[in-house]
Amino acid sequence: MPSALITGITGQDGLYLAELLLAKGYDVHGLVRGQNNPKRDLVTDLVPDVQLHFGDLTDMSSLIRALRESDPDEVYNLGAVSFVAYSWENAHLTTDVTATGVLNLLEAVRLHVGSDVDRVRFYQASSSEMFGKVQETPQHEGTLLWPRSPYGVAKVYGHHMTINYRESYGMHASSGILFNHESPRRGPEFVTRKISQAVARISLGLQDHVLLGNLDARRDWGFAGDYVEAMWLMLQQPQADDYVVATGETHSIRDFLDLAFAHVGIEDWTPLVRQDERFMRPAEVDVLLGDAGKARDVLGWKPRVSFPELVAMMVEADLEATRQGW
Ligand code: NAP
Ligand code: G4F
Repeated sequence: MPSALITGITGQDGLYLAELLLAKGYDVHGLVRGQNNPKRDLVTDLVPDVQLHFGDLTDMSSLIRALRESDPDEVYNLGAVSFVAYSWENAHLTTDVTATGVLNLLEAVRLHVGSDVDRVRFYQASSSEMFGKVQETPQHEGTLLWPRSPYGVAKVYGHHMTINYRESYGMHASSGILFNHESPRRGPEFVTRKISQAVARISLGLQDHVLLGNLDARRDWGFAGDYVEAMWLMLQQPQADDYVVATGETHSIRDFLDLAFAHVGIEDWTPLVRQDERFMRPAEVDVLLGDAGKARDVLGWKPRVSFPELVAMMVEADLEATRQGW
């Protein structure tokens, strides 16, 4: 039975990846931080077969211990301070977790495998946020990186450190440059889920408006359940490599609002959305659009869920959750 260790198991992608690997017959282990992490219960409810280990990306000895306890064939590093807006307020913490944390885990894996470098395959969760002030469109694996946030800078560090461990030690270390991916499990701090929750509450008469920031930013949004398959496929290749994972479509926040409100029968949302300076960023990533041609050609990967289907899925899930009082 193959085995895998997932950091960031309590997050959106960690949960989908755990479900995918369990369905494939893996022995799945997850790293959970904190002495009483409230999201631990979410993992034990949704994926009870996952074995949990205490650990933190900033604490290398905890990573070494988790590797010893789980002895995985595959390590997926999904743990991060992942909210871009928060990264300006907490730049050092973001660097410790999202940048140095990658080095800690790579180094822990290197120590764990010793001279048997083929023993563990490694996946790093890189991000389209690394393209930042984009230097070409669409963005592909060779596009110059120009990060625009402490989070983006931290991800560039983790990305290059992953490549460096592959080139220096021959580790099977791959990096997935994933564009934004969403789902009903998306954290409520991110714009898509903030909108789907607000639309559900407004349509049920529980809220009268929503405060947002820049409505003109554009993102290449896909479904998280599709994207975790690409992660797994990367680690099944004979050679480690880097891959962009994206839909090849870009939409604005306004487009998301149009579809989300239309789903509950509201055509004109302008009176229900207010712009608030507090949600504007010191530096914005204006437009992201990915070219996932390499992932399609080499991995045979393509997205299954369309943008309208994704919006409908998220609003429906929040309508149900709001009605049930979850
Ligand atoms: P998420 O829902 O925010 O999950 C982040 C995970 O990181 C959580 O499980 C969190 O644990 C964990 N974490 C935070 N600090 C940690 C620490 N010090 N040590 C260990 N774990 C820690 O993020 P996601 O959307 O699933 O994304 C997964 C990964 O992909 C992240 O690295 C993210 O940066 C990257 N990524 C995401 C997207 C996207 O659109 N979703 C796109 C590109 C790349 P707690 O629950 O304890 O906080
Ligand atoms: O949903 P967001 O917070 O996601 P963002 O910044 O694109 O980052 C996400 O995707 C990255 C991949 O490119 C990941 F690496 C990262 O971990 C994370 O998952 O913001 C999307 C856009 C931004 O342009 C933001 O300015 O929405 C705009 N926006 C407008 N109003 C807002 C809001 N974003 C948030 N979170 N909240 C608002 O009220």
